[in-house]
Amino acid sequence: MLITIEGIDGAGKTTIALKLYEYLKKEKGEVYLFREPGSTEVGEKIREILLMYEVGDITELLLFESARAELTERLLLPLLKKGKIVILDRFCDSTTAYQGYGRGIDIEMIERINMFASRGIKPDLTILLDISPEVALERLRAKDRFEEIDFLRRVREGFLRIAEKNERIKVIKADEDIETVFKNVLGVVREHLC
Ligand code: T5A
Repeated sequence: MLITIEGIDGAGKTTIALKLYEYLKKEKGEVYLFREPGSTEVGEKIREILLMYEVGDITELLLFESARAELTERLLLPLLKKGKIVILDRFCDSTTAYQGYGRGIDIEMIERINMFASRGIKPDLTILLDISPEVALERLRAKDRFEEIDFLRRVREGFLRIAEKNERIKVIKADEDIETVFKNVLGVVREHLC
C-alpha cells in the first residue's frame, strides 16, 4: 500500500508523515517512510542541487522527475511488489501542483512525465494537508524560510483541483493543532487499511 502526503510548503507534511510512520510501525510492523526528492543516494544529491542552484523551470521539472525515477526503481517498485506499506512525503501530485499550476508548465505533459518516471504507480491513498498560504508562511518564517505567497496560492489551488479529479485524494484541514490534524489523518488511513 502506498500512502502519499501532499500540500504546500509548511502544511505539516513531514510532521504528519513521521507521526503516521511511528503509529503504523507499532500497529503493522514493517513500514517505510520516504521523501521526494530524496531517499536514495542520487535523489538526495538532486535535492542538494535544487537547494544550491537556481535552475530553469524545465531543468527543475526534470530533476524532480529524475529523483522520482530513481526512488521508483530502487525502492517503491520492489517494496510495493512485496506488499509493504510505504508512506511517501510528496509524489507526482507535487509536480503537477508546483511545476504545472505554480510555474505554468503544460499539465498534460507533466502528467505524462509523472507516469513515465513513476512507472504508472498510483498511490492507494493521498492525504492532502490543506492550509492557507498565510498560515503556512508563518510556520516557515519561524524556521527562517521565506516563499512567495502568490506562488503558494497557485500551488494550493492546483492541489485542490487535482483533489477534485481524484477520489484517492482526501483533503484534511491542516491549520489546526498537530494532534487534531493527526487524528483526522488517522481516521482516513484506518478506513483504507481495513
Ligand atoms: N517540489 C517538490 C516541487 O516543486 N516539485 C516536486 O515534484 C516535488 C517533489 C522541497 C521543495 O520542493 C518542491 C516543494 C518544496 O518547495 P519539501 O522538502 O517537501 O520539498 O519542502 P517543504 O514542503 O517546504 O517541507 P517542510 O518540511 O518545510 O514543510 P512541511 O513538511 O509541510 O511542514 P513541517 O511538518 O516541516 O512543518 C513546518 C513547521 O510547522 C510546524 C512544524 O513543527 C514545523 O516547525 N507545524 C505545525 N505548527 C502548528 N500546527 C500544526 N498543525 C503544525 N504542523 C507542523
